[in-house]
Parts: sequence; C-alpha cells; structure tokens
Amino acid sequence: MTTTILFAAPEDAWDAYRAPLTEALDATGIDYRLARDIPAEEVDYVVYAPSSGLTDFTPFPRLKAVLSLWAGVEKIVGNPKLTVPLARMVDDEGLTQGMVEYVTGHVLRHHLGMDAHIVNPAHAWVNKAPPLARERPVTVLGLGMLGRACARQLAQIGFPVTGWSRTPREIEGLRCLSGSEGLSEALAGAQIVVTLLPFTPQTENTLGATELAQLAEGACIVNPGRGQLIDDEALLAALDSGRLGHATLDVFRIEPLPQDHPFWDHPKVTVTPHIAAETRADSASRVIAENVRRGVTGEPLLHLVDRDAGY
Ligand code: NDP
Ligand code: OXD
Repeated sequence: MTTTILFAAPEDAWDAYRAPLTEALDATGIDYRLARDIPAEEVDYVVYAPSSGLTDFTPFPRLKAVLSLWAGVEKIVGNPKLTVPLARMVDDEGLTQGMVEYVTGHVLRHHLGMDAHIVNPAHAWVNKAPPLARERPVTVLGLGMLGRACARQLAQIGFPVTGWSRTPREIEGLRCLSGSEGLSEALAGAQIVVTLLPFTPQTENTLGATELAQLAEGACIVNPGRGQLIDDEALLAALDSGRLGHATLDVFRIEPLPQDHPFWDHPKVTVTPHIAAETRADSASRVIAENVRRGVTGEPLLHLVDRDAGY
C-alpha cells in the first residue's frame, strides 16, 4: 500500500525540500506519495513546520506520526488535537553543525573582545591582550543534541565548560550539573553563558534577575535557544547597570522582533534574526525519510518528543 506524506510547510520550504526529500524517500525503497495537498483521510505522515498554520490533526484518521522540521516543538507539543507520536528534527550534519558554528563564533567574539577592534573611531591603541580560553569559564544551559555539541566544541578550544541539564548527565571534558539545585552552581562566576534549552513551562525565565546576578561581573549571554528563557526586563536592567557586558540574542518572545523593541538599538545587545541554526534541506530530508521508512517497516521512530516533559 502506498504511504502518503503530506508536506505541511510554506511554499518556500516546499521549493527547498521537494527535490531532496523525493531523493531521500526514493532511496528508502518504499512506495510513497509526497505532496502538499492530499485529502486528509489519506494522510499517513505529516512533515510539519509551525508556520504551516496546521493545528488540528483530528481530520487525519490514518495519521501515524508528525515529523517536525524544527528542533523546538513548543508550538505543537501540548496540542490536544495531536494524539499520534511527534518526532522533532535532530540533524547532526546540518542543524547541529550550524549551531556549533554560531555559538563558537559568538562566544569567541565576546572572549576575544573583537568589537573593540572592529569599530574603533578614536583609533585607541589599547594593547591589552584577552585571557586564554582556559581562564574564561563558560556555562551552557541545556545539554541536549545542540547544547552538548556546542559545549564539547568550546571545551575543545580550551574553555572550562560547565553544562546544565534537567536530568544528571556525564559528558567527558565537561563539568555537568543538573536540576534546580545545580543551576546556581552552574551560573556562579560564569563569564559567558549559552542558553540552549527548549521552551517549556519549567524553562521560562530560567535567567531572571536573581540568576543574572550570579554571573561574573561583565558576563556575556548568547541565546540561540528561545526568547522565553530570559526575562527581557531583567536582562535590560542588568545590561544598563553594567552588571552584564553584552547579550547576543537570536530568538525572541515575538518574532520578527517588533521594530520598536529596545533590543534593536541597545548598544550592548546584538540581534540576529533566528538564523543560528537552520534546518538544511538535504540532510534534514534524510532524517525525515529514515523516520518514514522506520514507520513503514514497524521500527521505532527516531527523535520522539516526550510529550510530558514538553521537549
Ligand atoms: P534537546 O531536547 O536535545 O535538549 C534539551 C536540553 O535541555 C536537555 O539537555 C534537557 O535536559 C535540557 N532541559 C530541558 N528542560 C530543562 C529544565 N527544566 N532544566 C534544565 N535543563 C532542561 O534539544 P536540542 O539541543 O536539540 O535543542 C535545544 C533548543 O534549541 C530547541 O528546543 C530550540 O528551542 C532551540 N533551537 C534554536 C535554533 C535556532 O536557530 N535559534 C535551531 C534549533 C533549535 P535533559 O538532558 O535532562 O533532557
Ligand atoms: C528550530 C529552530 O527549532 O529553528 O528548529 O528554532
């Protein structure tokens, strides 16, 4: 029987995914039909992006699973109209590599104090060298697929890296802490903090005024996780008071970031427009195709979301 796959994502995503996804599905050898318009009663799998606007999965009686093109699933995980398994995007070749490059670049920018040399209208000759990486404690909040890869790369460069997760983890080369009791220890004295947590009811405002006050004086934040992880007002207050040095923010409570948001013009905030790690169509298509193949052959799906944990 033909397996039907509905591609529920905007047109530009279809343009990008149509050829690589077809190629990846062909390579699995399964009999399938892939399209953007399939009668609901015939759909077996939905390839899903939140921007599709699809929220009601009840008209799909044959639906076996929803396969998210996004890693973060906060917009769909609690959906009561979705009762089949939900898999999220985990793609080492594309998404993870992109995040490692983004995080490493922005951490090194802050570590090396690059800004002072890139824009120096006073032609100031301040020849104070930055410390070595080994003298700069970095904390990564979230030790999942992305946080772990970034933390490992930063440790490889030489930073003493502390990672923080919900459940206890042991990862070679990192100091791993967990749970609410581990958070203060993870933040205490950190000079650069990278936030790679999912947005769940438990992670909202993980960095509020109290937590920001635990960081080293002049610490920098790099947030490619979700905007809700940080209390915006507390962040602005800490930047304005000089307590924090800089925040590089890729994700926001409202996206696109409203034109009049104070982050745009703040001298200590760098706004990047949710580009830290894009899903890459070629490698992500292979991840989707492998999960469809698994579904068809009755093997367990990869990257299933824990609906109770919310990520
Ligand atoms: P994972 O699900 O693999 O990892 C999540 C990590 O967060 C885990 O280590 C988990 O702990 C930890 N965590 C979850 N809840 C808590 C909590 N309450 N307290 C402490 N730790 C917690 O996610 P990924 O690494 O794949 O992705 C992380 C996030 O990155 C995504 O959810 C998304 O929001 C964001 N993202 C942003 C992109 C961008 O371009 N800006 C691109 C892709 C993703 P444990 O290990 O115990 O499970
Ligand atoms: C994702 C993202 O979750 O792009 O994949 O933020």
